[in-house]
Amino acid sequence: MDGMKIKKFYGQNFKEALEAVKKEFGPDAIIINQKEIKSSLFGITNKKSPTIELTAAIDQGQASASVDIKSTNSLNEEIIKELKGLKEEIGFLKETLRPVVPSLKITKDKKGLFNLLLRQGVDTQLALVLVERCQDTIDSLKNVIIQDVKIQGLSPVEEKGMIFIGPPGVGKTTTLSKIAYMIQSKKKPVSLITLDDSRISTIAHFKEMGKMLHCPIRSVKKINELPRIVYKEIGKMSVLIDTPGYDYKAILEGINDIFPSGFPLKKCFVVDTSMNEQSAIKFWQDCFVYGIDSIGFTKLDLAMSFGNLYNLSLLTGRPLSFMTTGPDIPHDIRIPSKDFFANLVIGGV
Ligand SMILES: Nc1nc2c(ncn2[C@@H]2O[C@H](COP(=O)(O)OP(=O)(O)OP(=O)(O)O)[C@@H](O)[C@H]2O)c(=O)[nH]1
Ligand SMILES: [Mg+2]
Repeated sequence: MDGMKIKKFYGQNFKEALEAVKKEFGPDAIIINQKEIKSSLFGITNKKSPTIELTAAIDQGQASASVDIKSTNSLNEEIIKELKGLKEEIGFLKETLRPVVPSLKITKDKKGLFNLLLRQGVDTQLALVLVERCQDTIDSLKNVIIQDVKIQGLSPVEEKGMIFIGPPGVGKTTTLSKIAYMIQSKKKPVSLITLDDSRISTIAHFKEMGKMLHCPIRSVKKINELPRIVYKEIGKMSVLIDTPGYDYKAILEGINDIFPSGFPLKKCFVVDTSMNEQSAIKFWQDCFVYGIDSIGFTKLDLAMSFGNLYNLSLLTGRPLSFMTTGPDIPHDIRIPSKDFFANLVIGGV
């Protein structure tokens, strides 16, 4: 409301009364009257009772303006303080999330696909690249995964043979037996060799396999006996070689030494899908320098999610030979199609 506002102010002295005026009316107030109060209303002078009375006037527009500016200023300060706090908090959150969400550029529609990949255990960086390459549908994501997968199957094994390399207990011996059955079922002869000569259980298992498949079995004690046997049989039958898990590095090194012109069989790196991915990567780093041709995944039946199939396929860059889905010989093995593989990775099988 505009117009003049007039009010009386009191103080022990002039200064005090003037301060009261300024406090309420601001610096633009006009003093229109000044009066000294000699005694209190009842004739008793109290030290504390006011002795100066100022009558001040202010143009109300000005008064409210000054009050408003003041309150607006303090409101702005509050907001700025709040915004600064929020900015710091967002900065902190971004920093914290950077290893998990390295780029927050994913569109809203693709966030669902991105989160799905992370839930399946696909590596964050790989998941980001996948969602960047696909449209925002699950089918499109599947197609991009299909583009990346290389499936080799067992044709090179049928032709020549394979050596199974991998850490202890991943399923090398069991898988070799399943593959021996698969190849024999196509009426192609196999020959089984084990370099794991120290364990009676392995030797017994091989003897059993030899009886069932009517195929030659051998236990090779010294790795330098291998070339003679391999060159004798290769071309006539599929040579499958089992190795002990504890000595995989020494065996790979030995093979490179005794086959200087190149090992004629395929070297397959066997990974237990249910094992910790970091351990699998460590084993891979130990092995790949010696030359590995393909990768085989075991124990899919024990794994909770299959994002690591994608991670390891991409990391190793090697084609896939097989997947095993249980301990049962010979049934629990399959050569997946690209479509089956992609479905596994996105958790949709
Ligand atoms: N659930 C399940 N068990 C499996 C699978 N493959 C192998 N196994 C089991 O895993 C255990 C180890 O298998 P092996 O074939 O002896 O493993 P390995 O790699 O030869 O082991 P080492 O010779 O000791 O290095 C056995 O109990 C197998 O029955 C699979 O696909 N699923
Ligand atoms: Mg074994």
